[in-house]
Amino acid sequence: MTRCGVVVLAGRPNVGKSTLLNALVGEHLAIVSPKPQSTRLPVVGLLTSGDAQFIFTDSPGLLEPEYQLHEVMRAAAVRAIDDAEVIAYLHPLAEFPAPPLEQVAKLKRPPRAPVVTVYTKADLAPTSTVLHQPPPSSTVFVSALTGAGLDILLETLRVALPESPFHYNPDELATQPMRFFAAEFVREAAFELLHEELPYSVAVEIDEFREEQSPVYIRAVVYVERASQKGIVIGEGGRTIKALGQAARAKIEALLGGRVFLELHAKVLPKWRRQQSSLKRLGYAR
Ligand SMILES: Nc1nc2c(ncn2[C@@H]2O[C@H](COP(=O)(O)OP(=O)(O)O)[C@@H](O)[C@H]2O)c(=O)[nH]1
Ligand SMILES: [Mg+2]
Repeated sequence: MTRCGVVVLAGRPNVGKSTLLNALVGEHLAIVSPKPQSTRLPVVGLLTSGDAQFIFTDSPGLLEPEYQLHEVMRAAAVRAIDDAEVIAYLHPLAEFPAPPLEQVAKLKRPPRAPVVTVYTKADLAPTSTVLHQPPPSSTVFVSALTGAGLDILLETLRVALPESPFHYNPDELATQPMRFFAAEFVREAAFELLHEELPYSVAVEIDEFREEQSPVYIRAVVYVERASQKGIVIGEGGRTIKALGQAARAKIEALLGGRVFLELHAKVLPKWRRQQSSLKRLGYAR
């Protein structure tokens, strides 16, 4: 009998959830940034290996909500934990030991699904952090950067998966449409190229996506919250928005495996992070 199920990658912001998803799937699907709270929506990555199919779900970091966007991000993370067959609870090894997941996620009762505690960024932890006694069977140490521990992690998760037929074709890596990834990669470029708090004010909407032509034509709107931010995103003589477009295009082309023409426009959507109607329109809220 095969095994198949949803494995949620959960934990505080910046613990390495998105990086681990990409390392496990072997494809850059989820955006990664040294800045916390870059993931706003769950990203799904598939891995089929032998008799097991893992449906990995990267989730937004479990944080203290400061405004409406944070509240919908937190709700999405808690929902992903509720819906999972297995919970991979990530915490940096350098900050051993991990507080209980119930506390971090503020769950009212212990989660239904089995929890595997995954200590991340093992390459950064001083060797003295390594435990003096063998860890419990549901604890794994990994480094997404070096790949250390990933095989043990997969084996630990595999035995926790329910017996089930595969939900997806074994060749598939993703379940979300290409236009979702296109918008995410523009956001990832914004996290790389824009300074300080500005990336947090950026949202991206795909206006047009013509996949049947070559190069694939994509037109996207880069929303910010204020006119002054729009000026910064465009930059002198359009320099910044051009650089954003180039960086995002390279990421989209890598996933799509073909050429892309990407057109970006900057627009102001006042205080979108604090407005339910804007959050809905941007796909962040239900
Ligand atoms: N050295 C090291 N850095 C890592 C590792 N995993 C993630 N990072 C870095 O930690 C930061 C946050 O990673 P990210 O995956 O975006 O965290 P998330 O917020 O939990 O999704 C990024 O700068 C990553 O490059 C790792 O295994 N080793
Ligand atoms: Mg992330």
